[in-house]
Amino acid sequence: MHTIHTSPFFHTSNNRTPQLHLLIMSDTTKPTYHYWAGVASRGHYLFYTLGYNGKLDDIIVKGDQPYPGTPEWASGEGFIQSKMGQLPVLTDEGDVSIGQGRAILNYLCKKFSIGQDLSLADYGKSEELVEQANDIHNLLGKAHYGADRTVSMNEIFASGGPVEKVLNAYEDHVGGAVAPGHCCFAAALNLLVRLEPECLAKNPKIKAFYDEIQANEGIKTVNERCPYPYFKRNSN
Ligand SMILES: N[C@@H](CCC(=O)N[C@@H](CS)C(=O)NCC(=O)O)C(=O)O
Repeated sequence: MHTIHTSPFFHTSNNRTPQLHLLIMSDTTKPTYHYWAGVASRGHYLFYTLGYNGKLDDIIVKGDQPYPGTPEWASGEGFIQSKMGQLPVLTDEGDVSIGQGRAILNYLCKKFSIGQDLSLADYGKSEELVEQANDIHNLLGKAHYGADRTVSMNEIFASGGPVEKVLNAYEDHVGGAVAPGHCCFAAALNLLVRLEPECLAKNPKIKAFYDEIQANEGIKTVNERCPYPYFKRNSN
């Protein structure tokens, strides 16, 4: 779709009839996020942050890349990869082409003015939550690719295990205004809940925080658009 922007500038040189200058801009000037569509995985942190802040449709998602492990992916042809041969990648006007999910999150938060007016203390809390979400992602990745996935997933969700440790550690630290870090942390919680639906039951404050985020319309849209869990609970 094209939007026609009229310029108030009329060209009058050489005594010619004034001409209305038209500048034609396209929706393709939106930033484009290159990542597999429909999968709740690394993109979830960005989507939760944009969704909660009503910016989900301010980017284009290009999600039809081949999957790693296929010859098409190995060829690297016909789609974009990061400098490290990975996804996600964000492309934007001005020759912007950046990899690293965290860099893309920061770039779009800056571009869309999300969380830019936080106090220094709240900024610190938000950053901590972003990193904690990343640690949860790495924990899930390690268990997912463990020698016996069922065993390693059982271990992380076990009583006294690493998931319980994180939830207990943050039980008193998810309050206040919802900053980008809160959105990323809620996205990580969503990945946990998809694997173990009752995993928040012993942490009432985190559960209440999670439910509040889930009630947001933008977050509901993200979940609808990403129905497939990347991480699996069992080996088969
Ligand atoms: N540090 C990078 C890691 C990106 C990453 O691991 N991407 C995975 C998919 S989630 C990938 O492209 N895997 C395919 C490959 O490495 O060949 C980030 O945070 O964006």
